[in-house]
Amino acid sequence: MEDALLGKLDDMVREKGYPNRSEAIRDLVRRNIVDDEWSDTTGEIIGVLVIVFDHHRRELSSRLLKKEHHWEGNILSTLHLHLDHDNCLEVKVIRGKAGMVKDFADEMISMKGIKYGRLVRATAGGAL
Ligand code: NI
Repeated sequence: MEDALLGKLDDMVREKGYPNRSEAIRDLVRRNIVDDEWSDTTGEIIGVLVIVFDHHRRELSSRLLKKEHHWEGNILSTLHLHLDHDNCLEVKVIRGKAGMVKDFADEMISMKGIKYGRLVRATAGGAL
């Protein structure tokens, strides 16, 4: 692990009060596994996808749009904020089969030029 990342891990250990790095890493791994497991559930879910990107990045905006138009799930709503001269924040509320929503979010988040991306699952009972 590079020094910068290790430094951030140590900050996290301190701030959240973990007894040591191992416990923090265990927690992160567990959380990641839970994040992946929900995509196996059948039935429809609502997802909230947050992405931050530089709209100057060549053709990124149109690549994002194209992907949205071709997706078979439902994009219920999109909120677009121009954060500053370069950066845009988008929040998309999407509905579809759990696996589809996860795949769509993964494809959006992994696009070149996306600076930050996160998918949150929402149910009537709150976030899963
Ligand atoms: Ni914008």
